[in-house]
Amino acid sequence: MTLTGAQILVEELIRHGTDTVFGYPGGAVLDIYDELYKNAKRLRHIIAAHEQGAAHAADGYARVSDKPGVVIATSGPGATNLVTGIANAYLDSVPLIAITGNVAVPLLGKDSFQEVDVVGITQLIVKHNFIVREVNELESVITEAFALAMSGRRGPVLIDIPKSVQKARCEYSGNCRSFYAPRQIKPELDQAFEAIKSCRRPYIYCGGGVIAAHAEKEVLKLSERLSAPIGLSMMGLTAIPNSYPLNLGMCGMHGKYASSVAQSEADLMIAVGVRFSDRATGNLEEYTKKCTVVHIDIDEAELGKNIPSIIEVCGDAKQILSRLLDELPKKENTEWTKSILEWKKKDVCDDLTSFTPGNIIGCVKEFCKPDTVVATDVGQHQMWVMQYYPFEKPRTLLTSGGLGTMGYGLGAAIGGCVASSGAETVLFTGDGSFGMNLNELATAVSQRLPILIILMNNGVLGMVRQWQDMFYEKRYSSTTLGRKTDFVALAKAFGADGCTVDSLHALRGVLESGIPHDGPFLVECKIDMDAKVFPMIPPGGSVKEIRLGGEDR
Ligand SMILES: Cc1ncc(C[n+]2csc(CCOP(=O)(O)OP(=O)(O)O)c2C)c(N)n1
Repeated sequence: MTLTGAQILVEELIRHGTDTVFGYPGGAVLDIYDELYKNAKRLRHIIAAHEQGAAHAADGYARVSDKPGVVIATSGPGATNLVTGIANAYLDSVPLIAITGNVAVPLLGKDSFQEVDVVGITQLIVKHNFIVREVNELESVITEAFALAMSGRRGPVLIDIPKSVQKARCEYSGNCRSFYAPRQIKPELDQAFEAIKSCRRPYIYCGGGVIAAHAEKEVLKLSERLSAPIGLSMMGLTAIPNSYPLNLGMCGMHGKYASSVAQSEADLMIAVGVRFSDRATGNLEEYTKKCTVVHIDIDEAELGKNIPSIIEVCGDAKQILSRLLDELPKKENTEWTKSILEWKKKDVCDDLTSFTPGNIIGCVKEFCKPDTVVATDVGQHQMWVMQYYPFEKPRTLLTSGGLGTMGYGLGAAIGGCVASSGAETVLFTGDGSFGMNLNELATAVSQRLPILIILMNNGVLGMVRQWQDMFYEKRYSSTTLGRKTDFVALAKAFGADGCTVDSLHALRGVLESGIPHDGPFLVECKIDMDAKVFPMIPPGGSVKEIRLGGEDR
């Protein structure tokens, strides 16, 4: 069967299980959009307000659905608008297929209208990228792209398709197979067994790699077998139910007290699918001073990269943990678990009545189901969600972990909402972050997505201000926004609805009356500009310097 490049693209996306794509049209993708129009019943296209929003939506869709997200943009500015979204997916190991149009092959490299070398620009933020110069390469390139995005450590892959290739015709097989064969790794486990058998204070540290590998149950079993507490990185936060007694929550700079203290007192850390970001480790020497580290990761390059891992185990986390579980005897560490439960008490908040960020999050949670998808932007509100939202199920948190992208949240919430078949979705955002990409309200309205937006409005760029407060002697350079934006009126202007609240009672009242099921609803919560995120371990510091707020400030 002979098809055009644009037709091949649509057929291949469907063949690889894609049901929804996010994007924005333009001259260099007109042929693709023409095919999307003809195939609207087979492949849903959601037009975003901006290509960055489309990329974040595809990212959010991927995190919830466990399938690659697909985003389409035109050449030039369309392609460059994708860059932040691609980098965001790269740092968080999210499978993303970014498709860009480009000028016709004879015009490439001539500074043609809306031409950029997007393959060059994205080189360092993708797992792989392709420019397709011959239409007969397209089918196999798309097949490889899907295989690459999902295999090993997941990530974004870009396919640049010049306009002439979209128009050209060739034979289409519809059954192309990937040549990509991930390297077979035989994990060495002997040393890990020995270390685990002889330890007395084990600590399991798990990250996003646990969720990608579907190894959540194995981590829980390992914890039960060893009586080992579990600390989580931000990307791993939903791997273990919050209600599990040995779940200590997030560790690191703004992690829970118990999680960071237990890590520092452990004699063995079993780290699974984590990359030891500086925000998680702080002072590297102090971090591993007392413990042996067994580092399990699918990406060989991560082993020994950030900390000199003592015992490196490369491979699939689920398989490795299953093998460990086959042989490890049950261990009781009564003294250790007793201390853990004592430390955990320090993380409990007594004041449950004031209009604080923690109580706002707790109140919203009362109206959410265990599988409600929660997205965040970046800043203090993000850290408060990590600390106070009791996640129970994997794939329910959409947050920008590695890149820390303000403006990620609304796009991601749109993608997450679509992936969960339009189920109610919550976005926690800050006034700075929301201001960056709030144009995506238009998308959420036109797609009738029930996204509850909790805007924590402190009138400042809170997280940066907190650093200025603590480390720059309160010189608040450019962090007091002084804007007069009426967020509720703005939501209404976009065709959504909203209201402002300044007490828990009022918030509860709004949530009880029910938010609309056919569109976004914004609740602006006016909070104190001096509210801080504690605990905090200062950058580059260790748990010895942990600040708990209140009188120790
Ligand atoms: C695109 C982008 N620009 C700048 C920053 C630096 N930054 C990190 S947090 C933050 C403040 C965020 O303010 P807001 O969204 O209002 O949230 P808050 O901290 O007040 O909760 C800034 C400016 C960033 N992370 N991303």
